[in-house]
Amino acid sequence: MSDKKPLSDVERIKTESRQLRGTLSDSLVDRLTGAIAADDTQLSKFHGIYQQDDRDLRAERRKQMLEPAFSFMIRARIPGGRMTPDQWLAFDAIGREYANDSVRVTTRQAIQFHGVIKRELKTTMQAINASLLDTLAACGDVNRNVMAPANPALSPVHDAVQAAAKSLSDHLCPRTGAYHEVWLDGEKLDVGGEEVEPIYGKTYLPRKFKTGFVIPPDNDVDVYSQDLGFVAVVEDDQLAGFNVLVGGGMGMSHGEPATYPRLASTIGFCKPNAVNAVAEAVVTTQRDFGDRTNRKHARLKYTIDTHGVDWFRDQVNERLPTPLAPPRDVLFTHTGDRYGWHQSRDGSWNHTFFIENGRIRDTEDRALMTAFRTLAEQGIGEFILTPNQNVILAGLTDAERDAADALIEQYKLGSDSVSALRGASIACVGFPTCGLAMAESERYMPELVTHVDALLAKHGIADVPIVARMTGCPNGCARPYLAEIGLVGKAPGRYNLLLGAAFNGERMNRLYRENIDEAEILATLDALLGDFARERAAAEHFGDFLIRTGVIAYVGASDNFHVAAA
Ligand code: SRM
Ligand code: SF4
Repeated sequence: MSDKKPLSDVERIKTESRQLRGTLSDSLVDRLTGAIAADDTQLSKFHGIYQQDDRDLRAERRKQMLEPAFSFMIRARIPGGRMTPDQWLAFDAIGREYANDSVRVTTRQAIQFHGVIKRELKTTMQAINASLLDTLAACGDVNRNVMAPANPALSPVHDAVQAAAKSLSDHLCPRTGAYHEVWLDGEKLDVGGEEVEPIYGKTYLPRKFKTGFVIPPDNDVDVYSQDLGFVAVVEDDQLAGFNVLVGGGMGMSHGEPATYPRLASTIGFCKPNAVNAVAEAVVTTQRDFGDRTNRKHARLKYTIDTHGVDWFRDQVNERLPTPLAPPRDVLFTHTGDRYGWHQSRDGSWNHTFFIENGRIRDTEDRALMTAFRTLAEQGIGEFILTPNQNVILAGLTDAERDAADALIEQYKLGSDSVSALRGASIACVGFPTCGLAMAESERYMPELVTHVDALLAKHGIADVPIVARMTGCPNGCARPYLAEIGLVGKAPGRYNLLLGAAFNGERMNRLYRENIDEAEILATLDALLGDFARERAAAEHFGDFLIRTGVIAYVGASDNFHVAAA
């Protein structure tokens, strides 16, 4: 008997899928259910689509012997988060017509639609395609949406880095014709095993793969959390090249110490024109050596920890015409967005809008979706989605700025009243759509921030920015392990509290209190924030203070993430 472990079932589904076709076309026309076939739920992810059901309605539907209230989440692929005003208008219309009257900016600079029902899936996909954006590879075991620095005001090399991100996104995009066939009524190819995926091969990657570009000193894309990171090195206002980082990742499971978040390791430096080749070398190494037997051990971070960073660098270098050079020194100062108006180096203006947890919809208090539609109708500038779930309107002339200002005033879009904590907080989607949520996240974080703001005011430190992030489960979609205050859902109303990450995204936090409710969270933070207010060194950040005073033991790389905090 062979002692070789069997491949995970998703490997079978990919192998049999005829390059991601599966039976998706049949599933879509099956009127007996609002769901798609089980195997197709895995394949649809590669097309940017997740089958979900409304978890608020689950128990009631079960009682009534009805199938769950199935609907679909669709995630677009928007490299660097850049959209034209016309694309914004198209997405706004899709959100109102086919989704749940909202659009959701994600932590990877994309947009998600929730609540699309099966019979409208194809029309929705066609509407997205008509906007000249698509959803191919927004999810699935492939390279996902490539992230790039959002704030155009800060660097002379912003456009060059955005261009590199777009080029890499195209380079790593699957070549299958399945997307056109299934969603766009494209010509059916005879794929009797003939269609070639030049980079991925027949079974794609062992697991999802994420790439981000960043320009120091801003670390807005949280480059240490990416499977593959490119850190721009700028010399004499020119892009000299990139430090190459590999093996970052946030996902873990409660109670399974073999799973852990990990910071990416720096393996070298490459010239700007080598980016696509380097990425291909990293991706194909992961394709060939990643663990295809256990999806909880399949991310690049585990491949690297299994074989070692030096081994991995050697593998990458063997696949390159020129090996990586030694990395250059870089310095990061923060991970957040800068709200309000800023002038770019070319003289144009950009405005960063605070969007609480990325959700754009009209409510009784605020017509946020209408406001952004009205801004887009001006046809000015471009929209940039940020990794902190916010939106920037960029590239405006002085006159356009005045026009935008009038709308900002009319719709109360300014962020003056947003507290320092709220402005530096993000939360994942969680309930009711996420099938993996254990606790509320997007729907609860605003309320918790209000309570923590009251504590900060009480201690006289309301203006000190603290990075706070919440997720409804340990998968880490809001990168909570890189937050100074991280809250990770355990059960309804209960969270793990993690503390001590760096303000600039270079050090993870660690578990401080497990499975606590709101009262315990606030009592714990009250005491620590009080100490911070009294004993803080000049300009010291909360995470650094907790490390300096020994409340949290220093966490370096992943190998000691699960070691007790203090
Ligand atoms: Fe995520 C799964 C939402 C960014 C790690 N993520 C999910 C799913 C699709 C749940 C599922 O598998 O059924 C969530 C859909 C919820 C919903 O109803 O919309 C979901 N992830 C999100 C988004 C929308 C969170 C947000 O509030 O913005 C983000 C979409 C980004 C995008 O546009 O592509 C999102 N997810 C992330 C990030 C952050 C990042 O990439 O910078 C992470 C941590 C980084 C990483 O990948 O290590 C992340 N998501 C996960 C994981 C854990 C992966 C792992 O290695 O263990 C899962 C679960 C899985 O893959 O099995 C997951
Ligand atoms: Fe869902 Fe968990 Fe991701 Fe939140 S962190 S969106 S609960 S998978």
